[in-house]
Amino acid sequence: MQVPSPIDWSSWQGEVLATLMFIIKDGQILLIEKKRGLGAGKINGPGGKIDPGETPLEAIIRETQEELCITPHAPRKLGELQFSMSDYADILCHVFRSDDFTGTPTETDEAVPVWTPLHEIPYQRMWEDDRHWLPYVLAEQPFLGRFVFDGETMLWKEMITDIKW
Ligand code: 6U4
Repeated sequence: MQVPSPIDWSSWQGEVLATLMFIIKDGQILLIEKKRGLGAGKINGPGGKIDPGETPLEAIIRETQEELCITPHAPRKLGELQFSMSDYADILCHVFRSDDFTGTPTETDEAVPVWTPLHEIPYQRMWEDDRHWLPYVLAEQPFLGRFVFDGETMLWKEMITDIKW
């Protein structure tokens, strides 16, 4: 059984608003090796902070363009992630999925594109929470994930899946 949450999520507010994008096409998912910023060296989706005045949708299109030089088609939001971390501001992250894109995924100074077969997702090279929610992105099921981290170690988690955005 799970221990009680160390966080009162009813009053929790994300201080940093962020985004992640997963493009899934022809049985493969487009991941990145992140070259700088939080989680540098890890595998993740493209994404990053929402700029002031931007919507989450505008931000994820811009971030995918900046990091991989491609434009995702018709991104749809599937999830929200709430991260309470010991050594970083609280992050509220909007997770999007897209089925297609314009352009050629290209390495930039922020990311290396990594096309990955859906059955070979390298969870051991990703943040510890990803294995708990990325399957919902693959299954196209909406979700809310809440995670408490001490450094890069996950201390507590909750997945809520009877949710609509
Ligand atoms: P910019 O906007 O270029 O500064 P970045 O440096 O990526 O972006 P940052 O450092 O605030 O922004 O980190 C936010 C990014 O890191 C988001 O894309 C979400 C991702 N991220 C942070 N913690 C994560 C976690 N536990 N699991 C995960 N992604 C996480 O999958």
